[in-house]
Amino acid sequence: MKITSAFKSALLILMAGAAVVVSAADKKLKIGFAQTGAESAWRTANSESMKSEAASRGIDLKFSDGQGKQENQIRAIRSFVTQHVDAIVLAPLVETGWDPVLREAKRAGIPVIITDRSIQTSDESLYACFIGSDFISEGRMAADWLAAKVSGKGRIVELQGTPGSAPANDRRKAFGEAIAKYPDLKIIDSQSGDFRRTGGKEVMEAFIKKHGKNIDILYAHNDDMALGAVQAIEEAGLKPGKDIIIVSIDAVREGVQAVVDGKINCTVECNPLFGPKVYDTITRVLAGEKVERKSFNKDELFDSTNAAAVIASRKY
Ligand code: GYE
Repeated sequence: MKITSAFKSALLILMAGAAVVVSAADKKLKIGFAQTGAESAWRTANSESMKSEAASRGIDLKFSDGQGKQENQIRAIRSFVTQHVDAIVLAPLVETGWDPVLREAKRAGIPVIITDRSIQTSDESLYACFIGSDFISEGRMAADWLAAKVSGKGRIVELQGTPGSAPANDRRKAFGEAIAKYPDLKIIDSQSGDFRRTGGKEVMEAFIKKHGKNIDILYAHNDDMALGAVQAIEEAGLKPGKDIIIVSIDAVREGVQAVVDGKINCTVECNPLFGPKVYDTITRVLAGEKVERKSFNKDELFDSTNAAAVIASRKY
């Protein structure tokens, strides 16, 4: 009799244990993603990669489009905390101002993965890790390519990305430092086009109005702005890629196509497809594994020598 009841309780304990294991495995991961907005083709590809990869892994992704406003992203993170998500992914619009909301996530025990753009923080423990591209290296690659192309000589106008964002800050700084070696290669004007095609077009129109034929080169922090500028240059009766040499960043399909067409001279790649890497990393973070603090995607460069060969296989 005694043995039977002991056996019964052991069986019950075993069954309860199995139920816990089954429900843990069955439980869908709930992840909140605070995206910057939808400013560019790069961004669209990035959102798509995060969404499609979540769908194929059965992850419940709460996607929030920040519409280019930091306060929207902060609100999204707060709502992810109230929804008790398992992890939060943040693509921060700008570099500063995240500490208070990240502290709220930390207090709730929810790990935050920073993707795409880096942040400045006084407390590195506020996020688990960073996954994105090396914008310093991209700016340097653009400058080195340009210096060789124009033999270290020319007047440059620069279209900057969103003010205060890591890619605008780093691409501007690295490019500026790299061309400083060439006394005859100078930036004569620089304005933000907010990473948007319309912004690139409007600012380029203003540059042409102001500087007339004194512009030899355009350096754009992304392809969307470069493509907007191409339109402005054509409307002014000039030939993009010939009258004005254009170097840009992202290598989205339309940007690489413009290189094939001779309208953009060079575009440095910035790969937006990091959905798989982000979810792999989150799984490891949640399992308590140690992950790389900062991990960078590898980027290439496309110009007239290789663009035609890759255009058909571009994934974004
Ligand atoms: O280059 C630009 C986008 O943060 C790397 O943001 C990203 C940049 C990208 O709008 O097109």
